[in-house]
Amino acid sequence: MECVVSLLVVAFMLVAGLGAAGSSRKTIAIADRRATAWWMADDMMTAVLAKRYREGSGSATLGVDGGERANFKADFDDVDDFNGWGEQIGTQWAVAVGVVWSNPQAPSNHADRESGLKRVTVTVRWRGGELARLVGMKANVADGGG
Ligand SMILES: [Ca+2]
Repeated sequence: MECVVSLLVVAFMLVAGLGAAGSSRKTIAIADRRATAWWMADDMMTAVLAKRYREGSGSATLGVDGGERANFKADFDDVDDFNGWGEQIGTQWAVAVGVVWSNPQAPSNHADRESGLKRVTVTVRWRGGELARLVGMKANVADGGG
């Protein structure tokens, strides 16, 4: 009888151990996805902020400018060309970018018109669920083209 009880205890411990290992793998997978999402957001933000503040001609609108294709990122030459940009990566990942003018005195607030400060928001989703949102600012300072 004691033998049967100890076998049951061992079996229970094995099942509990397997459950913990499965749960641990799931936790690691979630952490991996979050890390990937942050990496993707950072990569996109770096690409956006590397562009000059605005179009060389001084366009007063947000979005692509004349001669640039909205669905062709290689055409983008200033920060707000990315406004509305979205891309699907594989079947599960999606990256979206929004660009607005910000109030320089309160950067988390929108400005209705050119303010000298643009706020860039990059959102990364996995299977539709948001995993990362990164916000960056680009100011209209001498950056060789802005
Ligand atoms: Ca442009």
